[in-house]
Amino acid sequence: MKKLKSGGGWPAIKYTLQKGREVGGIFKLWKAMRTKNACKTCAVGMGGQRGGMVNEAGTFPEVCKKSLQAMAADMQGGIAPEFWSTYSIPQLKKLSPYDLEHCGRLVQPVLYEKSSQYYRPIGWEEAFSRICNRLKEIPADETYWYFSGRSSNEAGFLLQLFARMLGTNNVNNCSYYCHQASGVGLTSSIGSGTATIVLDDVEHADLVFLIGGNPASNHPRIMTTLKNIRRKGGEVIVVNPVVETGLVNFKVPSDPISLLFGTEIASLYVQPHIGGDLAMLTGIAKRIVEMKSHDEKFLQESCDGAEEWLARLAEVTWEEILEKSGLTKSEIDDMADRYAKAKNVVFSWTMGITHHEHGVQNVQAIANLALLRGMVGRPKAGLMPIRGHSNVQGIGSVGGTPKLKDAIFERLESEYGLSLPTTIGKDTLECMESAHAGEMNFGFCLGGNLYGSNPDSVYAAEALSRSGMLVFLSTTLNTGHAHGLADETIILPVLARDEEPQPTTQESMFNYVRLSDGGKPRHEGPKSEVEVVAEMCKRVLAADGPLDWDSMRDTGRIRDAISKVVPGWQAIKDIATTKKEFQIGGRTFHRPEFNTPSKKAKLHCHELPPLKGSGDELRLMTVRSEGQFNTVVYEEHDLYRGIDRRDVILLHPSDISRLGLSEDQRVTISSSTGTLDNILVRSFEEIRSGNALMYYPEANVLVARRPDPQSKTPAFKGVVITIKA
Ligand SMILES: Nc1nc2c(c(=O)[nH]1)N[C@H]1C(S)=C(S)[C@@H](COP(=O)(O)OP(=O)(O)OC[C@H]3O[C@@H](n4cnc5c(=O)[nH]c(N)nc54)[C@H](O)[C@@H]3O)O[C@H]1N2
Ligand SMILES: Nc1nc2c(c(=O)[nH]1)N[C@H]1C(S)=C(S)[C@@H](COP(=O)(O)OP(=O)(O)OC[C@H]3O[C@@H](n4cnc5c(=O)[nH]c(N)nc54)[C@H](O)[C@@H]3O)O[C@H]1N2
Ligand SMILES: [Mo]
Repeated sequence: MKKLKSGGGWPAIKYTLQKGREVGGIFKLWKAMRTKNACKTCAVGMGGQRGGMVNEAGTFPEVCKKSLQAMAADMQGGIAPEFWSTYSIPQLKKLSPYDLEHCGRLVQPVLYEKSSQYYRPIGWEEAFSRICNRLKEIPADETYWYFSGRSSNEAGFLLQLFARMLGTNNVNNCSYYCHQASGVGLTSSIGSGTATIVLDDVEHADLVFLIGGNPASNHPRIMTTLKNIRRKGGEVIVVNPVVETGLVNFKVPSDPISLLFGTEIASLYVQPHIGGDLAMLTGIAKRIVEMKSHDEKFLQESCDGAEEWLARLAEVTWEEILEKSGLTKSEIDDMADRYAKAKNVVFSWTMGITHHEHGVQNVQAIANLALLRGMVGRPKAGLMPIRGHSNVQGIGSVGGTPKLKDAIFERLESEYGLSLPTTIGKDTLECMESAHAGEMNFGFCLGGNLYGSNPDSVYAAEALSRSGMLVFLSTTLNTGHAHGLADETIILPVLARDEEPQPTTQESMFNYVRLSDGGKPRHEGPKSEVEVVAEMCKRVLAADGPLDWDSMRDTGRIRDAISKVVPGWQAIKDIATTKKEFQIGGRTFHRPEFNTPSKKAKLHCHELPPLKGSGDELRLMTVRSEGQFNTVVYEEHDLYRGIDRRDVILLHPSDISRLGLSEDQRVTISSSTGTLDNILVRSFEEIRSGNALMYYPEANVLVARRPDPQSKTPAFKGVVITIKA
């Protein structure tokens, strides 16, 4: 497959037209994309009351392939009833993620029972009574509740409340496999777990660090901002073991000049080893202090722990930094020089930073580096984790986490007289481990693909299958509906957010709460997520309690509750009538006053972790291709990396010859966790030698369950492997 020289551009536009044809006309697709609903894919934040394809700076039209794919998927026809008696479970297991997604929309509840090889359609009444009877019979702590990040704040809030009123805190979300390290790391540094800035701040930065992310594929709308910064003479430093085509040059489709000629994105591109970022960040900080380019006054007045940290920087040797980062002294000096010269600096990062056993330390080190020059706590500069799912941040904000924020817990008790459990809730991986040990009797997934997103796929299937009953609220089929089925498994079809009968809300990565109007359902059969959860509340929880569950079918009543109990969310109360979208209070830091008890930021000291792998071992990253959205694969090829298939391992040519391999050879990949056979070797000059790339979710067979002790996130990017011919 020919490798492209830039990201975006005409292929993205051609794709738009093609998707339009698939759903019955470009006009139809355009109309669907323009409704006033929050975009369904990433968390950069698009749509809502400004209308589809408008970003938070008001730019239109911001088109991205993934949002078209997601929309086209929701516009598919319904799965016919005969489907379920035609395809047995073993046959469903053979279907690829692409095939499963393209089976169509789920339109009726289906049930799988262990004695059968098939799902069979059942009515909603039977589904509810099976689920609710089970919940009434079993101890609450034998249940677990997983939230993906596509659902609304209203559904998320109600479901976590339901689980807690049942008596468990086993409530968690896909963040534990995603940005949890950002939340934990940032909270430990500045007392708040999300971006410290708004989109307008980034637009005014003169230097952006882009660390461990591939936004050309995964957050295309951010590329418009990076283009703007470069055009104004600003700089973008990309840190990534892989030279990603779209981060070198990108053709922003909404900008005629960029579309024709392309825009250079990276002004400097450095390629550390996988896992080498902590050493690199420490090195840049050390160099800044050596050059006396740090902000002494800011460190003294606005930070705690400066002395210890500066002492630590003085003590760590250049030898250790260079060896563990894989970079040269001049590369680190170059980054430090550019950082020292810049006036307004934004640090952004994604999974290359969080998917490590030292993910939280990575995030703390980014915060340290920003604080070193006083780049947090003022406009035009700050910290910007680029979040994943379109509402993953909102799900966390409204309580989809094992531990409720103290304020939410207290207000739920005082406002509503509820008494909530105080047991320690399990995170995502802990729930899987309990299920594997046979300690779980019920698992509930509000969207997502818990099987597909898990490390150690073999173990994950075993764990899920030992869960007694599994319930999925889903829009389309995925691998998690075929693998790891429990003795009784029920799939409930739900409406997508632009089909909801009532308005819902979503939160973007810039802490902006957006209102989705909903719309006409495309199929008869699916219910809204809120309605499903409210029905469960009504059937299972006491009728004489302090909350009237029937009224909670009204998303307005749920927003009323959110406004009373979630800090910073008061303005959500009347959002459906005022249509006023809002910035959550207490999250954007334009002054150097932080959410910690001392109001100061905290600097953290770190030991540098050893570089993984030795001898013939390689470090493996498991990443997304351009043609997928998480576990959903839309296209088998990876456009920007020029790779035509997914059963491949990408290696630097020097590693191919060092290991005595050849291009297109079939090999076996092994890690301490598992083995994958029949993988094709592909030569990939763009990757730093000593490192390898494979596609997620297929490569999850190889990923260990050993998580970062602080964020509980597995090291999806730090897998040690060997390759056998
Ligand atoms: N098209 C599309 N968009 C998406 C998604 C999708 O699947 N498809 N998923 C959404 C979600 S939930 C998320 S979380 C985001 C994910 O967005 P990203 O984080 O951009 O996604 P990944 O493919 O996991 O890979 C990240 C990048 O990290 C680099 N990397 C790997 N290891 C390291 C390392 O040790 N250090 C550094 N510095 N870099 C490293 C890889 O080379 C790759 O370029 O995207 C969201 N948007
Ligand atoms: N090896 C490896 N593993 C990883 C990662 C990696 O980089 N490498 N990345 C991790 C990351 S960052 C994440 S976020 C997780 C992803 O984990 P998840 O969020 O669990 O997985 P998705 O694949 O995004 O879930 C897709 C499914 O969501 C359902 N869905 C879509 N829209 C809706 C909706 O509106 N409502 C409901 N109820 N359901 C809907 C559809 O049925 C679809 O099949 O995977 C993680 N796992
Ligand atoms: Mo994610």
